[in-house]
Amino acid sequence: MKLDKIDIKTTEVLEWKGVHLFHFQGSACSQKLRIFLNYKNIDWVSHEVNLIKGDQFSEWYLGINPRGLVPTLVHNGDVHIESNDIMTYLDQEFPNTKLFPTNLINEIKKDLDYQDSLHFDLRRLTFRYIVPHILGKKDPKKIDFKESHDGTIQGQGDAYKEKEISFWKKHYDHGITDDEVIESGNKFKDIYSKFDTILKNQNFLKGDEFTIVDLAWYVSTKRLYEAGIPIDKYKNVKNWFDKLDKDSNFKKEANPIFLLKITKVILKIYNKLKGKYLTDLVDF
Ligand SMILES: N[C@@H](CCC(=O)N[C@@H](CS)C(=O)NCC(=O)O)C(=O)O
Repeated sequence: MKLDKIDIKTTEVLEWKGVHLFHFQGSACSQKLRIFLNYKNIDWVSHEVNLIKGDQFSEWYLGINPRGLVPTLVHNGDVHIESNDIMTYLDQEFPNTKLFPTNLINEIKKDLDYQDSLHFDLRRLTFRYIVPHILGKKDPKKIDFKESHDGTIQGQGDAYKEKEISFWKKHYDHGITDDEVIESGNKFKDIYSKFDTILKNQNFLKGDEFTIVDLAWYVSTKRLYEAGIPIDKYKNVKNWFDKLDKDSNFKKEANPIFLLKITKVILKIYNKLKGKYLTDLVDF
């Protein structure tokens, strides 16, 4: 989604040339973008937005992404938000090694919208099984600042921001509940069962060619595997995943930050002892 000039309060970026990506190492949506840019051999300038330190709440950053989310793209002075929209835009601008095949474009857009609609489910499992509450909860003062910040998207107020704020307020109060884990876990259970059937007869999710849908689901699958979804149970999904995960260009961008490798093990032991591990709550 391209922002209108009126939405952009950090106006210095209007002068920037080239491809600039605002991203964070551990963010799944940023990982998608980095793999995409590297895969397509696009030269890009990296700007880290440290989500743990709270860079996403600064006046400067909210001035180019009123939702306070990563990633954000600045391309020759234009500002684009929403990872899937950014990749759709860049695939047209840089048509080498196309990841959005023209004959599948509508189907692919629907698949990406669906994948994006599951972002809060992915986030629930991440913040229950990988990022401990103490590290993941957001400072209420910063959330209030984001809430009161009157940024617009294409000249309009933004309903998505409310969804974000409500997630983080609930998370601050009670973390991620068992019911939320069960609801989100079951969605992924159905998805991986379907994918397993699809991948029985073809190499990739949209046929025998690798597309953006594989890239997007590779990143989500990597995260969900870390969170405890037993991907090994879905043999065809596991083969598809392993093939992609062997590629160091994919792996290096999707690797979790070191601290989270440790917290994941601690949370695994803690939840296992309580009988609340993902596979205890959802019957995969
Ligand atoms: N639909 C958005 C979702 C972006 C999103 O939620 N990004 C997360 C990181 S994966 C974020 O910036 N979170 C902000 C925070 O943790 O405060 C997209 O695809 O770009």
